[in-house]
Amino acid sequence: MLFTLMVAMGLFLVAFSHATLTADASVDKLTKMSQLLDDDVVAALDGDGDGLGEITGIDPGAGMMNTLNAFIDGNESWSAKYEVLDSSDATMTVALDNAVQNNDSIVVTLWSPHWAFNKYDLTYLEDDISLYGEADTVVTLARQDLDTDRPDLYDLIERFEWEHEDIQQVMLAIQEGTAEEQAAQDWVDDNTATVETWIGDVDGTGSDPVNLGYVAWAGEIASTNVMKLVLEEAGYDVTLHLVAAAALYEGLANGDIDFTVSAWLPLTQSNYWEDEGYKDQIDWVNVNLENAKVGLVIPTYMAQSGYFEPAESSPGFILPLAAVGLLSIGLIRKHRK
Ligand code: PBE
Repeated sequence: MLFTLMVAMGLFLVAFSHATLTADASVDKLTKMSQLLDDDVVAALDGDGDGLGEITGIDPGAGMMNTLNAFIDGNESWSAKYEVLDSSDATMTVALDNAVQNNDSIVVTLWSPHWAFNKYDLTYLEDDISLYGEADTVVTLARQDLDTDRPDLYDLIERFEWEHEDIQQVMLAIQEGTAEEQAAQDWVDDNTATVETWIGDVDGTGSDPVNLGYVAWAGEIASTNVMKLVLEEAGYDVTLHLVAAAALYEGLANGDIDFTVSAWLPLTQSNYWEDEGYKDQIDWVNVNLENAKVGLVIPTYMAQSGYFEPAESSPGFILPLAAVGLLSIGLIRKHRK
């Protein structure tokens, strides 16, 4: 009798602990980066069925991609569970849009300012793995010697700085279908006083064309188109150079590009600035936007409690429970006799 009772208790404990462990293995609310390692989260993010979860990235030259790839390659626990997909700002946002339409799971590399935060309900995963760190700034960089051989131009670009709501207005208009140049023109028309303070008494009429470099990220398209119009208003001819990030730094270093308003420093593009040594070959002009941020971002519905259900309870959990049930019934009957 006592023996049967002990066996029953033992089985019950096995079943109970198994059930508890199974439930604990799943994330209740996905809020921080470290939780991406949970197996249920990995499975939900494994769109191509190869056993690895996917993080939808952008162009491989972006600083934030460099940081993410280095982190995953350098951490076996992550490389065993995740792959980073290369794409572009434009392609990543199409993937994000598709996921949101279908309530699907997705993790993207995203940053602020970006129009996607106005269009979708999105959440930054808390950076509890020290992936990206603190807020960054957007910086104007020039080729060395621009300050001495084109001082007027240099003075003008050194005065350029604006706020999130400014860049956001231009970005959103472009995203909603306004042509890039028109969206920039509308902002310039709405902000003539600001533009005048940047231009001052600079007159570039008749001087050499200005080579302005940028990368095809939404905010950089917006800021560069505004800068182009401002320079034209000051009398300059402007040639835009749409290039990959690596070519932007190289062009500034070798003088093919006069300046850019598209650098994210000191953090995001430290792979170029510090690691590749461009800080010794390029002139840091001015911070043109404060409080820029990069991160891993999910649609907010993925952060709701219970979004990640544990995999269906295994038979290993049902069987002991059934055994306990049967035994208990047996015990009760025996007792009553
Ligand atoms: N970004 C957008 C860039 C800078 C601007 C954050 C994707 C990057 O280098 O990561």
